[in-house]
Amino acid sequence: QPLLCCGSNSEGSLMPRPELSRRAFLHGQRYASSGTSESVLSGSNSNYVEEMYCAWLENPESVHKSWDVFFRSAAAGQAAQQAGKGSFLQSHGLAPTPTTAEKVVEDHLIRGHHVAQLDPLGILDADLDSFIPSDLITTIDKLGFYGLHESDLDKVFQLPTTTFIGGNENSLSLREIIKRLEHTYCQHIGLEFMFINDVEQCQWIRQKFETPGVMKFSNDDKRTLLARLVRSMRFEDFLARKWSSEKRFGLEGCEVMIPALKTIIDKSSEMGIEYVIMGMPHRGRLNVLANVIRKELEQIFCQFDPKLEAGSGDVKYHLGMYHERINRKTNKKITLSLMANPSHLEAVVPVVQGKTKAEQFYRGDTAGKKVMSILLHGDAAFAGQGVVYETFHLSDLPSYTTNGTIHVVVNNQIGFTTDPRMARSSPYPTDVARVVNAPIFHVNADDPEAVMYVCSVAAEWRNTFNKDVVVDLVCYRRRGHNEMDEPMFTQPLMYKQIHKQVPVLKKYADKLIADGTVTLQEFEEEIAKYDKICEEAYTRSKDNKILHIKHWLDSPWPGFFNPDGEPKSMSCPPTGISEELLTHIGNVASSVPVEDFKIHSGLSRILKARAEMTENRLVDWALAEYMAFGSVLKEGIHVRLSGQDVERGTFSHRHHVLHDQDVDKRICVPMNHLWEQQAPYTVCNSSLSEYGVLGFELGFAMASPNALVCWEAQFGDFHNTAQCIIDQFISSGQAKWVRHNGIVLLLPHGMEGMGPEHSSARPERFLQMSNDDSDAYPEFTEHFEVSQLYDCNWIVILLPFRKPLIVLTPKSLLRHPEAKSSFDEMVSGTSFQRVIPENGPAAEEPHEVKRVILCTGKVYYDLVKERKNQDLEKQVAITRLEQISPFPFDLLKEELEKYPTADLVWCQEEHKNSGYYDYVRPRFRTIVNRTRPIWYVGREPAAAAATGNKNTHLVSLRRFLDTAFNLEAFEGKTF
Ligand SMILES: Cc1ncc(C[n+]2csc(CCOP(=O)(O)OP(=O)(O)O)c2C)c(N)n1
Ligand SMILES: *[C@@H]1O[C@H](CO)[C@@H](O)[C@H](O)[C@H]1NC(C)=O
Ligand SMILES: [Mg+2]
Repeated sequence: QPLLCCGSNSEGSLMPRPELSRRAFLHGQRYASSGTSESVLSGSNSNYVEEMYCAWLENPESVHKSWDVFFRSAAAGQAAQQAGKGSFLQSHGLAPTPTTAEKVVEDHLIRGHHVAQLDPLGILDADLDSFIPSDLITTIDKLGFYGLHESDLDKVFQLPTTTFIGGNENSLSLREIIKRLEHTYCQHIGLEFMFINDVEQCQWIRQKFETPGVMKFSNDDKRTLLARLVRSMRFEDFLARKWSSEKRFGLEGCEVMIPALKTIIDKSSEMGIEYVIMGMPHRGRLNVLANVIRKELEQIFCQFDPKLEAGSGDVKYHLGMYHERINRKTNKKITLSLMANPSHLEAVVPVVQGKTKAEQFYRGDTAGKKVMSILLHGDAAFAGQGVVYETFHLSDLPSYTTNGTIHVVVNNQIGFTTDPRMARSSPYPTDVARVVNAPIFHVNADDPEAVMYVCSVAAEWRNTFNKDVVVDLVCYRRRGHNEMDEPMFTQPLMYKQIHKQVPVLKKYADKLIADGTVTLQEFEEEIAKYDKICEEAYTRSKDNKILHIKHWLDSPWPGFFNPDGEPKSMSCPPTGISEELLTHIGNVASSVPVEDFKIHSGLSRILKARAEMTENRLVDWALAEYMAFGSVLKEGIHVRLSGQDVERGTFSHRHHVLHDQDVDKRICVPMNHLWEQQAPYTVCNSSLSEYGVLGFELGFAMASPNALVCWEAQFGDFHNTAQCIIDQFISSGQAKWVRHNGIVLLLPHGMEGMGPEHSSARPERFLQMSNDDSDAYPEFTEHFEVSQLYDCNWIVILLPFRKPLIVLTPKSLLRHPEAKSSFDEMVSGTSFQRVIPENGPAAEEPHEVKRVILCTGKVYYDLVKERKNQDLEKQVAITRLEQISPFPFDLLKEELEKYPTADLVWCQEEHKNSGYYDYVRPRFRTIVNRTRPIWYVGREPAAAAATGNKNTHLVSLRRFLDTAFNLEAFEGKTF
């Protein structure tokens, strides 16, 4: 029903302003607040709205559709505020009226950052848009837009209670209001936070920035800041002088990053943080090592010595570092760690988060008050790499949160040679952080005090709300991408400006000298002092004795290795456990250990089946996993299993978390009810990410050797979206960074006619990256099987060292009646069998055997069944490889020699160009010294990993089983 009497309010001329964009108009009309005390502000716009309203009342189709929708929803009593047309309605009694001052304030809050002077070069807009929002009164001439006149500037307005710009004042002149708002929101700091849904958090930020005088620095603070800038700048200068033709990815143009990080660390230490874990890319990394972590300079300088490269296997700006020291500002102990990282930008981001979570977990720091992470990003990589987004989505999940991370973006407005206008579609490089409601503080990196203030607020934010926050250092890159690169090829105008740019150190020193905070002499002494420190360290760096890779570890495992970094022993303790323990774990696995807990009837059946298996001393995969985890927990080793839907298990076989059917969120994890004294078991469904989550778990596994950290893929196929973590960290991490890691990858694998993407975990790719030599027959030493594991790059628990383990796990075998093991294979004295030899009739008369089929995994069950059908149990032996890499040369040699007259067949269900064939063939050939062929039986090569057609699947299975048992199949053929 109409709520407005048309025309009753229209004074002055009706001036529709079709030349205004709709957006501008809509903003404009929000100021039209006739009927309030500030009638001075009721300009022509409100008349225009009224006119629209009248027109709409007469004929809704005569106005633009958006107005139609708007008036209709307004008439229906909806909150008009959201529609952006609040004032008009408010003035007509539909919603509360914001005052003029409130409007002016609000528009600065929301859009002030668009006009803030963030770019030190003054050429690009940080948000890639030169548009100035029409409602921001940034210049006097904009006043007219609101129907205001210059004379109105001195009228005094009541301030809204939500703002802090008044200090102790309740009202200010419009001139002063605008001045203070511009000071807070439109100068060297651009604040983006009004998208945060929590009013308390928004008000907190407003108070930190709006309160008059908050940004005052003491002389001491200014001098510290200057000294830190001196170090940052002179460090780069020193490297440039000594190694003018070396790449170092210098920080020039963003020297302020060093004092920025130090401010964050000082402030966090003051608030109780004891351990800071950092991840960062190439830019300024050596400087961070030198001036933030405070790695001894000689250790850094000797990295430029070509002799060391061989030792570390990686370039100097990738190595990790760990350092305990006393924070000068707070006099408290602080540990700083910078994680080793590959070239792959942002790949280290989830790894840092995982390691941080683990350090918090093992310290019982459940609120993140002692351990925190700081992540540095380049502008191009932060916007472009999806793993950043994946990691943000872990930030608020209970088993993955680190209770807030401080992100610092070195936003030099370029990525290698690419202009940000071609490198991202979002206004800012930081927009990805908005998905988690993190406040984003953009700041002009040429204003060191503004940067320090922002960093200190960011640290307080993290401590107060335990949520992520982003500091965007808008800066420039003085040189090319690296020191050898010519930037003028591609960014001529930008670099013309950069060449004119006065370095921030000089600008800031001049300022402090001018205002008397320091003298020129003091400044020059500070420089001379640091240069001398560098020179002395340079001399010490020539001493070869300090060249040792053990100085470059990001998390030492104290007590785990000998002082020389080698494992304490090379033998492996037996892994069997007592019958009693097996039975106990089996019983807990088949029970609901809390009272009044109603589980699903289907689950009751599963638990009953487990009880029967335990009773019969025969366990399937799921129960065996239970026993493995349980027995490790008993020994005080934390077990963590993470991945998509791992709590129940993709194939509904695991059920480690029971859900009460009547009470929301009431759960029970029987694995945590095994013993009074046991290590905790963490099992957690992850977000739907592989790259982010696998990186996270890898980081978690870095914190302690005494943990079993497993990541399970939903199907093995999906691990390839995390390929970068596998290639760059898991496969090669130890070789590059002397970092052991015991992560376990569980990858469901098997050709079951489920289509190209639910079949293969691509074992061939893991095998191809395995570093054992196919052509060299190894020397069998004592503890051969353990030392072989030590020498290889991956394979686990209970070993005197740590290696990643890749396990291809079953799908249909989870329920295959034959795929069960007896307790006898797990009790005390037993251990893992790398090879399971033939042990049926064929083994009894080996000279009668015509063929040995070697295989691994699920195909075994197809082969055994077929052998029985064809009544070939005496003629054909079937031997299984349980460990494929490193290759069990010793056991297989025995097995092959046992059947000297048989032909040798490798059988796999995978296609010929996948699976294991290419890996095992040359190794078998090495065992038999190339005297016997190894025939292939399996599916032919294919581009897709598997077929989705059930019939095709079965036909090809039939075909290769026929070949496998056709004892004439290879007669007369050449190998
Ligand atoms: C995942 C990945 N892709 C490509 C590269 C090659 N690369 C190295 S540095 C760089 C530009 C990075 O730009 P930015 O993130 O803005 O950092 P800046 O060098 O400007 O500090 C690129 C594309 C890489 N290292 N990692
Ligand atoms: C830290 O994260 C945990 C896990 O989500 C949460 O329970 C806790 O409340 C958080 N602490 C703070 C102070 O936010
Ligand atoms: Mg950049």
